[in-house]
Amino acid sequence: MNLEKWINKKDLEKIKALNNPKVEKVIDEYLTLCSPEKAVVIDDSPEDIAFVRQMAIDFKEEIKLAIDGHTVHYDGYYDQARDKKNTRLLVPSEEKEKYGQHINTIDRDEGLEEVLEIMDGVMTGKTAIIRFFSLGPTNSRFSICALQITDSTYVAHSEDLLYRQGYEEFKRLEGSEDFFYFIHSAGELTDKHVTKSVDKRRIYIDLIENRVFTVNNQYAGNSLGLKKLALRLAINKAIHEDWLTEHMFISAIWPLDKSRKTYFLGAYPSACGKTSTAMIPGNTIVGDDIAYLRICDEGEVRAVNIERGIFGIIKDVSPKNDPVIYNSLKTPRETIFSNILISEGQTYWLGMGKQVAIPETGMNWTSSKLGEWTTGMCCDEEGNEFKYSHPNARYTLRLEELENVDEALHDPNGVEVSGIIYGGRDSDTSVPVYECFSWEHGVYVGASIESETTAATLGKAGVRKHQPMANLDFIVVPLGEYLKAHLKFGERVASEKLPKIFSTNYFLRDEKGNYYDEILDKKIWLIWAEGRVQKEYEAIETPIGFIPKYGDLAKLFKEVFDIDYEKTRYEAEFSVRITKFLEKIERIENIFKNETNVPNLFFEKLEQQRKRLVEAEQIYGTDIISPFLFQA
Ligand code: SPV
Ligand code: MN
Repeated sequence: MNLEKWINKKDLEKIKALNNPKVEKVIDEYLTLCSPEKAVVIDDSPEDIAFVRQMAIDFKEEIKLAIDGHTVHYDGYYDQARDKKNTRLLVPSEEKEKYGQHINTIDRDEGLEEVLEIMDGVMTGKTAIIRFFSLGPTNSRFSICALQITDSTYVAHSEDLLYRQGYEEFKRLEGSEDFFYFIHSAGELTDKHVTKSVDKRRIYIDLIENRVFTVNNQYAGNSLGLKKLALRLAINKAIHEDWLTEHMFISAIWPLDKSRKTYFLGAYPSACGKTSTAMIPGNTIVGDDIAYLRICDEGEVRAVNIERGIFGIIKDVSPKNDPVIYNSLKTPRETIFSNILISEGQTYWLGMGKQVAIPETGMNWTSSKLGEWTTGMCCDEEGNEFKYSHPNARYTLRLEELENVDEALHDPNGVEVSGIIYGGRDSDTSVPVYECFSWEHGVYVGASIESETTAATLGKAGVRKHQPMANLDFIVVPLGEYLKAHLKFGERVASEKLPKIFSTNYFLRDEKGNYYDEILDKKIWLIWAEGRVQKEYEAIETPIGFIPKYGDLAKLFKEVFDIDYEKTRYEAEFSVRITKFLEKIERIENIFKNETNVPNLFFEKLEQQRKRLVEAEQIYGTDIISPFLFQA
């Protein structure tokens, strides 16, 4: 081992102090492969962390803005979202079949050879940054240690905002090999500091070694080891250890009188209102993206946020729609903006509200390729004028700094989960909110989430996609096994402690294509769900599940927004659309019947759902059944 070649004496001491042969081996192996000019080792000290922050500016991956602590980072023009095509699971060739149609795999030997070749010498002339993090609160049985090696100062800085420091956690490992590791390189950069060779972008996940290689990218969903790459490794680890890793927020919902709070998890595909649901004014937030769930001593479900920050979509964050985030984005604090418009140090994004005039020129997500942006600039691949800010532009900040952070953010025991919400993006089928009949029915409902595609992944927007548990992009075990794990998990929870499961849909539209809901109406659906958990509301039984009574919603709309929730709107929103639901069931059935080892119980739940719908149609003699009919 020859770590002195890259690492100075003081930093080398930091590695030695961990007393972990595998850590040393990994660092040696990948510095040798990637060949940086030097490497720095960052521990949990404020000086080291400040050093990374400064590096991001010195290396020009971030630029300072007018407000103190604010910086902007740009990802390359072709690197504005997760790259699904080039994100692959490395699988031994004999196992390929079992992964089904939804998991993007590559033969392990072939994939390793390819990615290691791309990474050979990829850090030449650069500085490698070695960092240690904890996925989850420190000193917690939930958490996993993670080692990151990257040549991107932006990646290292973002991870500092988003994850808990873990250098001391690595000491607590006492030499154990039980940690994840991530090797990242942004690859050669252009003079605008973005990745040059996007054609050689690869993100390869290796479950056998609990490691991920990611190269020639900067966008956080592709580059940050701890975000969606660790999510994949953790899904696999959890399934083998009988707990769950989910793409879920954790939020405490408070009723109007603030007499209590109830913790909910929520799974929503990208750009379906997940962060804004977690951020509803009046509630408090533990996390907005990824949760680890375990069954604890009293037979209850508890969850931790594996992150400590938010990498949120900035589009539509306005004083009206997202007041909490909007205010925090206008306040001096450490914040990284990405892929928005900058002019004279000020920040501009899509949907920030009418109170701001957008400048005619500036620097934005197209500038690394096309220079200064100006109004009317043409064109993207489809011939559309460039938007001044990318629809998937983001902000990165620490949760602790928000006024609505929940006090349990860092609790090593997590929070007790009483409700789980599954949300999709569906313009014509489901109602705004309903409660499932049981945990098993909830697993069926979660597995049937569908969403129209959005700008958060590369490719065409607006196509309806199946998104089981909003987790499909990250599931690295066969889908059947994943469902089985969910069902089994529910069986092990004490029956009186089983979380109630809800479905939400904020995107239902009328015949003219207008949304029924205002953006903040979700607050009402959530308060209702919280009330159901606390046995406050009666509900109406329908073939799809329990829906709210008109009177309860009308009262809530009045109290919260001082508006009259019309009976006609309730009827339009909460009618059960039989044919639409039956069509959806068929789509879901077709998907799962082509997967291996899907539990029978799942198909039973699907069949029961179909039967209830068909029977209701016969009873009521209509295809669209008004909620008032069920009530009668
Ligand atoms: C998501 O798309 O689900 C995100 C952002 O949370 S990303 O980092 O791209 O995954
Ligand atoms: Mn996410």
